[in-house]
Amino acid sequence: MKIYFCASIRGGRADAHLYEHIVKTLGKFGKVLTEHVGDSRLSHTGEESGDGAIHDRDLDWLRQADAVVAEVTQPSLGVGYELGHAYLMKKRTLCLFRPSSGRELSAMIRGAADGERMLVTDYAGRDDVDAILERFFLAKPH
Ligand code: 6K6
Repeated sequence: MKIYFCASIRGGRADAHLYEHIVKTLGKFGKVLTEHVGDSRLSHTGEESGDGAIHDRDLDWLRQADAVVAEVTQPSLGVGYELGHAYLMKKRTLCLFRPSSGRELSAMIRGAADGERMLVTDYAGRDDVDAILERFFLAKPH
């Protein structure tokens, strides 16, 4: 199982420790193609390679992925872009959102959820991650 994890980088790294926890937990279910997104030492300036190379490599990984998981609480143009591609590629996708942030999730993400291929799950924080991911990965695909 190849998993593509999306989370904010230039959109802001305030939740980086949570991303790190999600990536570690995702490792129980498959190979995380985008492990660097969960590296809490990655600054918002990120890696050194050029933006074009990052874009092309990430879309290539997205094409290879069997499932997509995104932490969408911190708004990020890159994550929205990846989720749009994942939707059009018909990838099984789980978006995790924390209402306690006081934010409201974009209608273009919440509104894309169909309860089958594309799921949006509201959660409280890191203690919920394990059970939510277990439910997503152990559920029979539709
Ligand atoms: C440059 C500046 C910050 O990070 C970089 C280079 N690093 C990246 N490496 C890999 N994937 C990236 C990078 N920047 C963005 N992405 C992809 O976009 C990731 O897969 C994230 O899910 C998403 C984050 O988008 P922004 O708009 O928050 O950066």
